[in-house]
Amino acid sequence: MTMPADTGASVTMTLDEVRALARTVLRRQGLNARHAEAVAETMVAGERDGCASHGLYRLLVSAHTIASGNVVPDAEPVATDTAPALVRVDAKGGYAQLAFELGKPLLVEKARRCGIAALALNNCVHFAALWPEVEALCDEGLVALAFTPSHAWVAPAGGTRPVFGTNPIAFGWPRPGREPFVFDLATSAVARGEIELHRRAGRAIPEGWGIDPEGRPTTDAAEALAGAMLTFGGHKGSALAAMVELIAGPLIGDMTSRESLAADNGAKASPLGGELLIAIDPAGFLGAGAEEHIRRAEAMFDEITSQGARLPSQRRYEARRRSVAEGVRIPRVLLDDIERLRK
Ligand code: NDP
Ligand code: PYC
Repeated sequence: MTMPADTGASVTMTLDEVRALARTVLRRQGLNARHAEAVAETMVAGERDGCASHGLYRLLVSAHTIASGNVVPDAEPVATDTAPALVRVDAKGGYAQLAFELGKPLLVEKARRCGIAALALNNCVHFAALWPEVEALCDEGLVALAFTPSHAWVAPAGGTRPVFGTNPIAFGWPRPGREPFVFDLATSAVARGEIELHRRAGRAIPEGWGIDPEGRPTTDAAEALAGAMLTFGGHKGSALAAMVELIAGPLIGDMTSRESLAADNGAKASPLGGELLIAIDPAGFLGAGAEEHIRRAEAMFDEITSQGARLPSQRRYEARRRSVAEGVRIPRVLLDDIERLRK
């Protein structure tokens, strides 16, 4: 495909153009068609929803990860029905997206049958945001949680050496007739991808995001990447990061962020490990009363928004509407770097 015309610092692309670019580049990087499609969709979703750190920028990351041999480009995930409310998908070293696609219908069916169910994705390479997955479960009328460790980049509160990954936690709540209430947050002060974007743009990072290799506070993105990132909310983010390590690591028989980084062996590829998803069917607790109780939550959302505060994901949904209508603006420098990958 041809790149869109140069119109200055950024280029406007339709979502179909973003999708075609991502698929073409991922295929060229070596992913088979099914993986390329599934991975491209999460990049399209990132650009569409104004989450640049998990959009097309990730083509640069996947180029490196695939070239380093740290992802199986044609992996066939395998699902195992381990218990009435549990399902496990072994991604066989491939990207997580296809493993989630395979596990999702089983998770939904089990949640509906048991009221609550969990899906463990094992042995997967993870570079993506978690909100697309919890949103997909909310679209089925379920309450959803998702967790994944990454690489040990983040120091515990009070420490200076990386132990935790950026370890996101995502939560979704279905809302009748509207987009679900979703938050998806790294337990670090910010996602690592955001610091990488600051480094690429030569921009300083705010204080509180990272420390340099000597453990001193820094506003230099490269120094923070070389040193350690910090948790959000001090000891509170640190505790939540530890929880993610435990429940999406040893609890599901998969790696901690320290183990993932050790397995990476200096390749600087995307994290390898597991993800835990939990789905709850409101009807499990509430039976026929589920609809009425779900509706009561709307009073809380109204109370938040009526005082001028915004709901998490509100920015994303607004960006989504804009992107669908007007396309998305992609930095020219990023497209140039993606183009360079093709040479
Ligand atoms: P942010 O800090 O930007 O946002 C975190 C959440 O808070 C979002 O749901 C956001 O909604 C919401 N939010 C932000 N500002 C406000 C506000 N003023 N009022 C109410 N809600 C608000 O994201 P992070 O940097 O923590 O994480 C970014 C992404 O990186 C996540 O999607 C995460 O999954 C991904 N990630 C993935 C990792 C992996 O290993 N796969 C590791 C780490 C991160 P909104 O989006 O609408 O702004
Ligand atoms: O931005 O921290 C991050 C990240 C890690 C893995 C995927 N995204």
